[in-house]
Amino acid sequence: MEEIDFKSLSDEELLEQMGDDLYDGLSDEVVKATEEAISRGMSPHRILQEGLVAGMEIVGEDFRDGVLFVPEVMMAAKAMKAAMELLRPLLTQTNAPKVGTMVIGTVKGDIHDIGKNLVAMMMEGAGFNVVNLGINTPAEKFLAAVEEHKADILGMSAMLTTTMPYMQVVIEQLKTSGLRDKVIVMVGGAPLNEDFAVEIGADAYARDAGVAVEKAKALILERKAANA
Ligand code: B1M
Repeated sequence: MEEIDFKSLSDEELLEQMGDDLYDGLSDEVVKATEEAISRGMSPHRILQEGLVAGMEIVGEDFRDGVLFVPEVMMAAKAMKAAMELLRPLLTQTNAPKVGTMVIGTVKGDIHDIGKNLVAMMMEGAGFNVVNLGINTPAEKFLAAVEEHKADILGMSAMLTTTMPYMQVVIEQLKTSGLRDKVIVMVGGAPLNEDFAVEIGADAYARDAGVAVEKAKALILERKAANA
C-alpha cells in the first residue's frame, strides 16, 4: 500500500484520512495522523469530532448493516483508543479548581468503553476528580466506589439496548442503601435519551461528553446552592 505523506494534506484532508484509516483499523496511521493534527495546533475536540468520531460513526453504520464484523470493529476501536491516548493529556490538563468527584463506569454486561473514557477525560479536564471503574460494572462496585470516594456524581454508560435497564437496578440499590440522595446520577450512551433517564429516576442524561461536563457543573452548583 502506498504510504500517504500526512504533512502534504490540508487540515480537512488529514481529518478525512484519519477517519478512513480508523475505519480500516490502521492504528499506526491513525496515530501518525493524530500526531500531525496535534502538531498543527488543531483542537482535540476537532480531531475527535471531525476525524475519529466521524470515522467511528461509519464503522457503526456498516457494523449494523453487516458490512463489518466484530474483528474489524475491534481493530477500529483499538486505533481509536491509541489516538485517544495522545489526546488524553490535552483533554485532561486543567488549571480549573477542583469541582467535585465523579465515579464512572460502563454497566454490567456491557464492554463498550470509548465514549465513557472520553466523558471521563473531559470531566477531568473540567476540574473533576474522576474514578473510572471500567467496563462490565456491577451495582455493588458502583455503590462501594460512591461511598469510598464520597462521590458527588455517579456516571453510568450503556451502549446496548439490553444493558441500559441495568442502570435502574443500580439506582434502586442506591435507594435501598440510603445513598440515592447523596449523589447526582448521570447517564449516557448511544441508545439512551432524556425520557429514559427520567423514567429510571436519573438526575441527568447527556448525549455527549461536552454536554456531560456542562450538566455536571450546573448540577453541582445547584446542589451547593441548595445546601448553602
Ligand atoms: Co458494539 N454495538 N457491540 N462494539 N459498537 C454498538 C453499540 C451498536 C450500536 C452497533 C450497531 O449495530 N450499529 C450495537 C448495539 C445495538 C443495540 O443494542 N441497539 C452493538 C453491538 C450489537 C455489539 C455486540 C453485541 C456485537 C456482537 O458481539 N455481536 C457486542 C457487545 C459486547 C458487549 O458489550 N457485551 C459489541 C462489541 C463491540 C466491540 C468490542 C467490537 C467494540 C467496543 C470496543 C470498546 O468500546 N472498547 C464495539 C464498537 C466500537 C461499537 C460502535 C461501532 C462504536 C461505539 C463507539 O465507541 N463510539 C457502536 C456503534 C455506534 O455507537 N454507533 C457499537 C464512539 C464513541 C465516542 O461514542 O460510545 O456513543 P459513544 O459515546 C458518546 C455518547 O454516547 C456519550 O458521550 C460519548 C462521547 O461523546 N456517552 C455518555 C457515552 N457514555 C456516556 C456517559 C455519560 C454521558 C455521556 O454520563 C455518565
